[in-house]
Amino acid sequence: MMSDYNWFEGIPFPAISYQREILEDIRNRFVVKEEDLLILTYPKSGTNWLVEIVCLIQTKGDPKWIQTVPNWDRSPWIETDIGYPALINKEGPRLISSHLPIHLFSKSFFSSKAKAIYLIRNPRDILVSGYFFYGNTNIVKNPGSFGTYFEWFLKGNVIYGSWFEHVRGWLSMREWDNFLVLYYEDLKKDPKGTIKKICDFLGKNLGPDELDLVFKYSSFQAMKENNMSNFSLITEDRVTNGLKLMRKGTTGDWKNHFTVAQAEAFDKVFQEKMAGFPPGMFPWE
Ligand code: PPS
Repeated sequence: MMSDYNWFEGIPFPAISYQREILEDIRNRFVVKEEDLLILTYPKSGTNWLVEIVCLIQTKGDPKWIQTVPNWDRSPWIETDIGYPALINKEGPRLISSHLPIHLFSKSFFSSKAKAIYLIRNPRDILVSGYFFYGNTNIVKNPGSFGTYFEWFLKGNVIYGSWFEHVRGWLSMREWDNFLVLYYEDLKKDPKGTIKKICDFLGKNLGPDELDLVFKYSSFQAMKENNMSNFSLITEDRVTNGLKLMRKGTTGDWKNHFTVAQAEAFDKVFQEKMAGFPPGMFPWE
C-alpha cells in the first residue's frame, strides 16, 4: 500500500530526494554547531514562513537576501540529498531546516547550545494543506480522495509519520532555554509580537522600522510574489505538477473540508494522543 515511499526506522519519507545513508549520517555523525539555528517543524506547519522571518531578522529587514537566494539555500533541508551536502560544506553559522521527528534528529544537538525553534500548527489545517500540496506529485503516494488522505494522516501513514508523535516528541524539549516553541496561529494573530519574540530569543535588537520591514517582506502576499520563496523555481521535471507553497495561508481552512463525522473522529484521536498536556498548550483548542 505504502510502497512508494523511502522507509527509514518505520517512518515513510518522500519518494524523491531521500537516502537511508544520509538519514543515518544525520543522526549519528552530523555535528550541530553552537552558532547554528535549527528550524524544526512537521511538514506544512509554516516552515518557510518562519525561514523568511528569521532571514529577514538576520538582515534587519533588508530584503536583498530573500529576494536573490532561494529559501532552500538560505536554510537547507538537512534530510534531503541536496540540503545535507550543502550544510556539510557551509562555513559559519548555519540556518538548518528539518521536518525530522526528534528520535531521528542529530544526536549532537542534544548536547549543544545551538538554538532551535519548533513551529506548531493546528494539525487539521496541516492535513488540508498537505492534501492540496502533495496531491498529484511524485513526492507521495496519491491518496485518490480526501477521505483516504484523512485516514492516512490520522494513522500517521504519511511522510514523516504521525503529527501527534512528532509534536509530542519535540515538545519534550519545551523547557530547555535554547528551544523556542511557536504557533502558526500566533504568527497569524499577532505577527509583529511573534516576530519580536523571535528577535528576543535570538538576541537580536531590531528597531521599530526594521521590525516593520521584517513584517512587510514576510507577509503572505510578499512571499507569494517572491520566486525565491514560493517554490516556483522547483520545476515540473523534478516534482510532477510542481509545488504551490503559497496556497491560502489561513487558519481554520479545515472547516471548509472536513465533514462533521471527520471533525468528530479527528477530535477523538487528538484527545487520546495529546492527553496529558497542560490546558492552553494548543491555541486552536
Ligand atoms: S512545507 O512544504 O512542509 O515546507 O510547507 P510549510 O512551509 O511548512 O507550510 C506551508 C503552509 O504555510 C503557509 N504559509 C503562510 N501562511 C501565512 N503567511 C505566510 N507568509 C506564509 N507562508 C507560507 C502556506 O500557505 C501553507 O499553508 P496552506 O494552508 O496550504 O496555505
